[in-house]
Amino acid sequence: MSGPKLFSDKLISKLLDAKSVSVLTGAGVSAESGVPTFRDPGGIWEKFRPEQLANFDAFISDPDFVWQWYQHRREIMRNVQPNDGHYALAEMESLFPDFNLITQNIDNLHRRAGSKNIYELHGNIERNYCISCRKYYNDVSPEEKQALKCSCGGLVRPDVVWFGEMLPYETLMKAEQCAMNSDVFLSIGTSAEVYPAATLPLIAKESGAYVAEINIRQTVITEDLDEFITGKSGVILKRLTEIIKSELKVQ
Ligand code: BV8
Ligand code: ZN
Repeated sequence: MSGPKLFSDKLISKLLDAKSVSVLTGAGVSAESGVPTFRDPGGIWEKFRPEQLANFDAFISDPDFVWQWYQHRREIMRNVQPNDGHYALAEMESLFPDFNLITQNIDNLHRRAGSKNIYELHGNIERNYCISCRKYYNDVSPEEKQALKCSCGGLVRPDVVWFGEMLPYETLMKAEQCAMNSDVFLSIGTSAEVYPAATLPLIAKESGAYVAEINIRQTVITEDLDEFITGKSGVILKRLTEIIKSELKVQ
């Protein structure tokens, strides 16, 4: 397999010896599908600040405005496809004895690419629930411009974690367990600026995992990790799975 050396032989050997591999993904994994990230130039937040939209008070003070922003993002996500990075991560589930995909993304692209074992730390934009009775409304038509009202009269909100809101407890606990038990942990396409998700690569590092980061630029946690791999996640992950598969065939 020719081509430029994208990552170290050490990462390959660590992956081949790994019993447990866990991955944290952020918006950068969906960038090559055409989904705008949050903090890159031209990212979603550029026009708005998180506190203006992705928080409960903004929703209560103007439900239709926040609802329309999510409808706009649902529209974007319905018109894009998973990219090579999503498909490579879906394939990794069958390459390692224990593989866990932890995502901050709410765009449902990992599921659409075939990943099964997904920890959705920040929820999923395809799900909505009533804030009064928690009844779920999951097949909302994109035409709904007004925030939905539940049969009980309550407001229906997207099933995503807003700033200032707790992450789903079970999911976060399991994600922390995965980080602690991983032999290799990959932090992919995330600026590692949002907590508590950003603690996971550091928990993995402290627990003895080999932690590599895949990103087009360094982040606030890069120097704390074992390896930084520069590049687009779609390109890197596709190549990584090709090498792992050819090594496993050899073994
Ligand atoms: C909580 C769902 C409190 C909604 C999201 C100060 C210090 C520490 C914490 C805080 C603080 N001030 C406030 C907080 C808490 C806050 C927080 O962390 N704020 C940050 C901004 C400082 N956290 C919270 O509020 C969390 N809740 O703490 O609760 C609490 C505690 C106890 C009791 C009660 C309450 C909730 C956080 C969840 C917020 N919800 N999303 C929605 O999406 O609408 S966060 C949002 O940011 C998305 O989920 C997104 O995934 C996430 C993180 O962003 P990234 O995914 O990293 O995306 P970003 O654009 O930043 O980066 C993209 C990266 O990809 C870049 O590095 C880029 O270089 C790279 N890239 C681009 N293209 C590619 C690429 N890489 C590879 N290939 C490419 N092609
Ligand atoms: Zn209700």
